[in-house]
Amino acid sequence: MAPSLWPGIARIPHPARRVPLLGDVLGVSPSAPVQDSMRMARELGPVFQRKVFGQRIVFVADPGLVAELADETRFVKKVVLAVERLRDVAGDGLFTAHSDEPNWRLGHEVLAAGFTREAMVRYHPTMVAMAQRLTASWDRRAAAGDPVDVPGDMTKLTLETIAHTGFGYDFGSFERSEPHPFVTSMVSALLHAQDRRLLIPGVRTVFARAVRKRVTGHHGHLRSVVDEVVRRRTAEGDESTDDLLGLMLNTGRPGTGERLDAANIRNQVITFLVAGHETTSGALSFALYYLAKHPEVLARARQEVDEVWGGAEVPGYEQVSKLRYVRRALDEALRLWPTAPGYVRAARADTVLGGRYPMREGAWALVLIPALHRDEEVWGPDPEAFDPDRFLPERVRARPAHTFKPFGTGERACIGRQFALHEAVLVLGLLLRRYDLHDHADYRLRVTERLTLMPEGFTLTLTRRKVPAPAHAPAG
Ligand code: MNH
Repeated sequence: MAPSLWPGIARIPHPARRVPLLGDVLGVSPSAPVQDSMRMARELGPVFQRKVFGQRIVFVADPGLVAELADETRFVKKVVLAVERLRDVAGDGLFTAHSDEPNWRLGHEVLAAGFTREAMVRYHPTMVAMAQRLTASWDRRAAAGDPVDVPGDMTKLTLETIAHTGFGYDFGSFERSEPHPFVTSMVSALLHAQDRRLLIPGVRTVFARAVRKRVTGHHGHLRSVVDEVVRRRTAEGDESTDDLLGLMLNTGRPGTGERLDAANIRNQVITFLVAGHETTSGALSFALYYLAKHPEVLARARQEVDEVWGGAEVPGYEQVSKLRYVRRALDEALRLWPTAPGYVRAARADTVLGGRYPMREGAWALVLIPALHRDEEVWGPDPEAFDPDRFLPERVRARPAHTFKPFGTGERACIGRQFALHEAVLVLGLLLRRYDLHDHADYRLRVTERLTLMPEGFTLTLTRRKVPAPAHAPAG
């Protein structure tokens, strides 16, 4: 960003060793930009700047400033950095659309019907069915005494869930020993978008061209999967409107009927297949990590599941919403490792952030969510401690607004929030009720970054638990 956009930028601290041309790159690891930035926030404070290959980025993790940045009259989401590079594959889909692009609001209004409470109630049986594919696969592992690959299997589960509920499509993930090629291509595309070497001025074009050639294949594969998903549906002459694809193909903007065009529908399908599973998979994996490491939390969560679900073979929609403690454990995992770790806010007009930092129209800052979530004024002296009771209703009410932001902010906040929370709480409930989790490898948390955060190499062994007897014997 041009320094003139932040007239007072010289007053914002930056890492001590700054290299001419390249910037603040000493001692940092190119594959872990978020964890590097978290470390810098600890050293430099909750407002700091990094200069990465000539590009200045202002990071904000101060709760007061984050609350200001949430003011929609002064600030707006800006598509820059990795999200901008994702436009190569997701174009004007909801996540990568510019805030002033007409297709953002059109897409948002057409797809909103896919995220109402009624829609979640409709998706619930499918979510249960996908979770049962997971437990069928984990039952076999448990019987054989084999470890399960937690992040790998959470990715299979969440991909099948969004594919089935949103698009009526089956990736066959649980029938495969390797991830579906869609996942491999998606991870390559995300890693590519995160690659900071693409920020080097001048090198940009030459280097980007060489790299782009490599990723073009992956982007092409993603698009071909999407075209197949749409082709299946249209070939069936299906007029339904009860999932995301049906809404996009067979409905328009409420009131005017304005339709999404074919290119935008393709972008939305890629967007939802990726955004709809990658972050939820990470959230489930981190939650299982903390549960496995905190037997007292796990015992409380499981007791709640047994009480609320009783002998029901599968839970109803409401029985998932009633798992308040499981939900608090999930929130606490998302506090420590918000799996979409940042969002960017730009000034709508010249302004002064926090009465201290002048910003010209268009100047932007990146909210570093994991650092915000560790602010000691808000979270107390031991922010690293895993404690679901931080999310007791009275403690949530006692905290200022905008201190817990795993789903972003404002109009451009996550449209899939309720979807993700329902799916994750349901799955955690089913797993806690069914298995004892064994941390057989004494796992040490390693967080891998591919725009999203994910625990790496996390395996568990399982034993089947005696589930409370059904209140009503299931028929057959
Ligand atoms: Mn989701 C936007 C986090 C699950 C679809 N999501 C965002 C943003 C965050 C986020 C943060 C805002 C990014 C920004 O301001 O640039 N999302 C999450 C997390 C989970 C998650 C932590 C799971 C946990 N997201 C989901 C699911 C879906 C989804 C599930 C779809 C079914 N998210 C989106 C879309 C957007 C988004 C689409 C873009 C919304 C918009 O800009 O209109």
